[in-house]
Amino acid sequence: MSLFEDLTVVLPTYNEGGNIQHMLATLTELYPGISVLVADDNSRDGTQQKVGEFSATNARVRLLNRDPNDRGLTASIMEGLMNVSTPYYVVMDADFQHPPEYVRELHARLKGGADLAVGVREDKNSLGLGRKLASVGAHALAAAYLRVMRQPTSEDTMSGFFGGRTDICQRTISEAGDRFERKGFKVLFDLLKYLPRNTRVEEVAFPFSMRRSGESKLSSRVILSILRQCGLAGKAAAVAVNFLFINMFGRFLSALVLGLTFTFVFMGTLDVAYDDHFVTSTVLAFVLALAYLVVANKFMMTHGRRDKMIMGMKMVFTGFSGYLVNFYIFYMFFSDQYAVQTWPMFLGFGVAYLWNAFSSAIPEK
Ligand SMILES: Nc1nc2c(ncn2[C@@H]2O[C@H](COP(=O)(O)OP(=O)(O)O)[C@@H](O)[C@H]2O)c(=O)[nH]1
Ligand SMILES: [Mg+2]
Repeated sequence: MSLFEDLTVVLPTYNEGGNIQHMLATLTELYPGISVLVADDNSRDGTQQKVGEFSATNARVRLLNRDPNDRGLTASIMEGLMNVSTPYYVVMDADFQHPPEYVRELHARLKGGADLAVGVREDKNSLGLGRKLASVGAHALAAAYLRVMRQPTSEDTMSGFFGGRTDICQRTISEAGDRFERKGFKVLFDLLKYLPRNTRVEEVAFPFSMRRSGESKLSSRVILSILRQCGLAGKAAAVAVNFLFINMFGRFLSALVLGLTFTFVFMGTLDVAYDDHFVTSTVLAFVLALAYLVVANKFMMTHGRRDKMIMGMKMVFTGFSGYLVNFYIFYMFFSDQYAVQTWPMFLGFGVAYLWNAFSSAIPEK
């Protein structure tokens, strides 16, 4: 019997045409007897054909053709895990961010008696600053949740590189799989939430490198799905984050309330004289200019950093000048006196502007 006949690697893929054959060749060369299950989400770049070519010559490599209506990283991995028929499994990315050489170590831990072996990312320098911060925050949240629930935990609850005993894992998915976040990205967190309390977890540190080919499919939106994984309070927080940071109307409303409150509180402390027309003009100008900003944020943003800066500058300019024009038109329409201190209002608008810029940090898709 070859050394790795008791192990299946589950590889979730979406458009990994540039990596998949190299990954399959590496795994089957390094680990004689190993089985590989590719859980592909109907990639459109020929990933499936490439797996097909490979499995034609190697019966231990199988492609799971997934239901196109059930897309999702977690859903794919769950389906992969339920199809494993060896005593042990390892889940890993197909883009070489999880070094194939470390499968050996995870496997050794499982043979040594661990129920779950988690690959802990040693340096996350290949993640951008935003992703790194999100990752630290998400892990802190998940670890706290697991501790409160007195569930097994890990140094890296957000890791996508882990292995385990198939029987325990399949039992957990059969019993609690309907409570997993199927469209989520962090299946390890879901597993930890529902694995038996006495699960023996071991950890293996590994260097987390750059993906070899293609692009990441994850964005800062992942924070939403992680929140949804954290019980009822987490689900409520996800609704709030979605409203304040993603929903256009929510962003508009929160910027409006913030900016107007700031303006009038500031005017109150300054004791400046203003009349009803001023109030009406200010509110109307805010509504119009902010609506413009929120819409501009959605449709004018492009992706490159340079482009973003230029677009940002255009938006500052057009946003502020739009506000100015609106304000004066409304004010002239309603009032015949000009001696107003407009700067609290400008600062107030600045606050709303900054909030709008900040709150659009999470992409809509
Ligand atoms: N089946 C499936 N695989 C996915 C999906 N999104 C990403 N993947 C795969 O999951 C692994 C990790 O995804 P990646 O985009 O590299 O995420 P990152 O490493 O966190 O930036 C890769 O092997 C992807 O091909 C998905 O929606 N469905
Ligand atoms: Mg990756």
